[in-house]
Amino acid sequence: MDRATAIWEQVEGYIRPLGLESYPFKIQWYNDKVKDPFPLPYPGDTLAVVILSTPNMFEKAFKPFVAKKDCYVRDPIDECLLSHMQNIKAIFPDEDIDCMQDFELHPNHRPKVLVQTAAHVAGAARYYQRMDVKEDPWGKDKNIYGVSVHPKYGGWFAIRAVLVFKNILVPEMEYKEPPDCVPTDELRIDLLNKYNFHWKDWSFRDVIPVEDKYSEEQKVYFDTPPADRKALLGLED
Ligand code: GSH
Repeated sequence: MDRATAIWEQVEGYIRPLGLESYPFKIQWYNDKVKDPFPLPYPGDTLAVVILSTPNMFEKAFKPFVAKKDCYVRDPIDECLLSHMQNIKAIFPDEDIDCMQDFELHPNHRPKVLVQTAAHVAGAARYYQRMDVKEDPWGKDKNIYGVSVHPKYGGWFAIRAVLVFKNILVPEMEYKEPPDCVPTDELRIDLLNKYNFHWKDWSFRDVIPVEDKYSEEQKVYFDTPPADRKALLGLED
């Protein structure tokens, strides 16, 4: 087994029981898709891994993380994911690993990594954008955001981080297209309309049949503004 596969299997071994998934990709595939200034400053053959959370993350990783805290933390979801990314780094003491989480910004407020593109080129979840629709029904002044769809979980997942293994080169890695689970113009327009204009009703997440989705408890949690979530977690200030 090559080093990259061995690394990925170790990452998977750690994160799967936590309701997380990982998918490897080559930096070049990402850099070919993003415009300036988003390309990442690593050689094209460098190994990167994108980390997703599935509906199980809430029970398997988040609740145990909160249970260990005795007081409220400001960003419990982000900190839970950060602590697991740190644990992954600790599995590989000899590797030089950069971690970028979904919410991390440069000082000029630009995101460090476009996680939807990363998940797309890793074959994890297809990123549907306006340009994927042939008969565009929206006016040219309208801004339409793209959205990722996971083949098993539809929109019931989130993209949490990208890890870059700076000393691992994977020239032989083969590109795998993400599954095209929303294949027609009609379905894509429906998806983008739901995501852009009705995102609060969760309906964009159900545009394809899914294996699992967020529990009612998890929906209530994410529906509650972060400042009011403390009460749901039963934690003191
Ligand atoms: N920063 C806060 C925390 O760390 O607790 C809020 C985190 C948060 O609510 N993130 C959203 C999320 O995870 C935005 S990515 N939503 C799940 C989803 O949209 O599937």
